[in-house]
Amino acid sequence: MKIAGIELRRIAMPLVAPFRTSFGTETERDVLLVRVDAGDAEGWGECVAMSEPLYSYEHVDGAAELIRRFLAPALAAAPAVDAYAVDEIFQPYKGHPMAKTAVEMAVLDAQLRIAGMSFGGFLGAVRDRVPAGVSVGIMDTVPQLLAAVEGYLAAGYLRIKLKIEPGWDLEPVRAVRERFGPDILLQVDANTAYTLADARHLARLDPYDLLLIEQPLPEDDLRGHAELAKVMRTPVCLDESITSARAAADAIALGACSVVNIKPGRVGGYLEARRVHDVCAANGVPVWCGGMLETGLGRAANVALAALPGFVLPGDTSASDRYYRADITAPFVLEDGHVRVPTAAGLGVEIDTAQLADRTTATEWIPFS
Ligand code: OSB
Ligand code: MG
Repeated sequence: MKIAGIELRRIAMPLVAPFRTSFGTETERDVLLVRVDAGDAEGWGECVAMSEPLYSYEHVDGAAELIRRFLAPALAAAPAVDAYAVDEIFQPYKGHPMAKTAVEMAVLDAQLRIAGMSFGGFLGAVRDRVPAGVSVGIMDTVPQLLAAVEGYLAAGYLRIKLKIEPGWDLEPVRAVRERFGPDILLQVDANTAYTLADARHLARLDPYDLLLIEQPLPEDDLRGHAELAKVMRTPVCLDESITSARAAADAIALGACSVVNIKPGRVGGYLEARRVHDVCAANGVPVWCGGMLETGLGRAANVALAALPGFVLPGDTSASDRYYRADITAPFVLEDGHVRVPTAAGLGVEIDTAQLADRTTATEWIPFS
């Protein structure tokens, strides 16, 4: 496939409600989109970096700069590319998995549209719909949290994930368990807010029968997670720490996790995400698909990935209206607590050009010759 150039497009997507985590509060998603022009087809990619480097070291301006200055010129110099070639071409540039993923995703979309194959078909999806969980932010009060969880359960979400931090952990978990009973699937996500010194405290979550605790300790503290896993009955799941298939293999070997959250943007692409899935499957480690408040574009790709056989837990693959009043694609909706895997070629979703134009704050065309 020969690429004529790529467009960087910045869009501003107001969230339906503020989303608070242990690292900050998001009210509007600042998204960098990548469009590759491959002549016979175009392809779209979504960069999941956030405006500030609070979840990981990447941020939107930095991702745009990396693409503009290094990734696009490297691609322009290649005679022909597909998604596999893209990964090889980007390999010498250290880090920046989210920037790389956005370009890889756009190239893969274009390539699959030309081939008439869906993302799910390409990745190895074995389901036509995937169970949807929902990630519930930190609230000011417990009654507010209970009202939010009640709404999501009424909508049909099959699993609730509570964001936690020191001072907002035992109490909200206890309240949600008491109010909604032992049968709801419940888990928590700390986004690195604790240290190993909190191990005894975190073990007090054990009586609440959580599916898992996600990333309690810092990204580089694999040994700490392994120690924590010895004193907690609740399974430890890693998000931030899993930066590649090799990192997943290491974490599993060290006993640092017994569940893995897979986010393509965090591991450098959909091809690497599939390798993480494969490594986990080979080790009998269940995985689920994380989310980064994606638009319909990133959501389409994530839902396809979540349809692979090792994704045995509901993901943060919520319906579009959990995030946005109006998305830039046709909305993903909940059917029986599930989200349908697109089957049309490429991402299998079309851009709503009027919505996209409305939300656009900047565009930049990078010609390849
Ligand atoms: O840690 O999983 C996370 C959102 C932004 C950054 C990090 C995380 C999240 C979420 C929301 O939990 C997942 C989603 O619904 O997209
Ligand atoms: Mg997380």
